[in-house]
Amino acid sequence: MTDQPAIRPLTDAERYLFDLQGFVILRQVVPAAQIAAANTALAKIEALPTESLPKNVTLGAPRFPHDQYFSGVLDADPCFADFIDVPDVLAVIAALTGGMFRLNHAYSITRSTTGYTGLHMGGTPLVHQTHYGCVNGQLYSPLTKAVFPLLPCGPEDGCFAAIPGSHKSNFPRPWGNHPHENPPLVPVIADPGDAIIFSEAVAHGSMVNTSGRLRRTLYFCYSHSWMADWGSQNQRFTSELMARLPERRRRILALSDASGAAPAPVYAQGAAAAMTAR
Ligand SMILES: O=C(O)CCC(=O)C(=O)O
Repeated sequence: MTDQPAIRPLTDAERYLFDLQGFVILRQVVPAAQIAAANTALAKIEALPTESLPKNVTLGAPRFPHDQYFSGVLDADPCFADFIDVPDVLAVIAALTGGMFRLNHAYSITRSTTGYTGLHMGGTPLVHQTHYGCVNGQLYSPLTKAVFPLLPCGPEDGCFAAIPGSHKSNFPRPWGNHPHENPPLVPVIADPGDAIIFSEAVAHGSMVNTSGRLRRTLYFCYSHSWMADWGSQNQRFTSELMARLPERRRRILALSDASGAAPAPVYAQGAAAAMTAR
């Protein structure tokens, strides 16, 4: 893929922290103008009645005034496409997949008052699509999310939260799914412009919003390039969306087996280059 921009290798600190915790925070990797555009676009969608949502935008969960989950945000406004290929985010994703990744789906959550995301996932029981591993210093996470906070968000605002290290846990989590029931849960505090990259294998959810302040967050989920929507929503990138994206972004969304071809690295560098040089 010679026309793709260069992608940097992981730093030692990123590798160490991702392996140790199951997540890493990349500081200030998204420009302020991109964050502002996303806030404006989402505020417009949040104000629409459900029947007037943009074409192909669907509800990922029942909708309440204080809790709105929009799937298919890439179809909602062109500004969201700038989150597809944030270079520092792709550097981590490429290292976790041998370069053979795709954007699997993208969504947003806007929440206030008592909202929270219940805890889910963890190293055990095994979920085949998301199992985390590390072999001879090479990380492996076939399903990895980038969380982009669009507004300042602390623990009392219900920020993203995870149990560090639980992506490697050999035992099921012995507590319920409410954040308050899980003593080792930690808030993962990030600002607009930052990206939290986490393995879907880590036990994660959010803190409880007790401040009543608005929390607005984007989620871009990357998988192996041959994995169709892994979730229950059967999401597909629409042909309209694909048609308006430049080739370099279309390639990141493409399902690699659609043409019957063997998967190839999206970014042929580092671990990916080594894997294909046979
Ligand atoms: O940020 C949150 O509220 C948690 C989101 C989450 O659990 C997920 O996207 O899988």
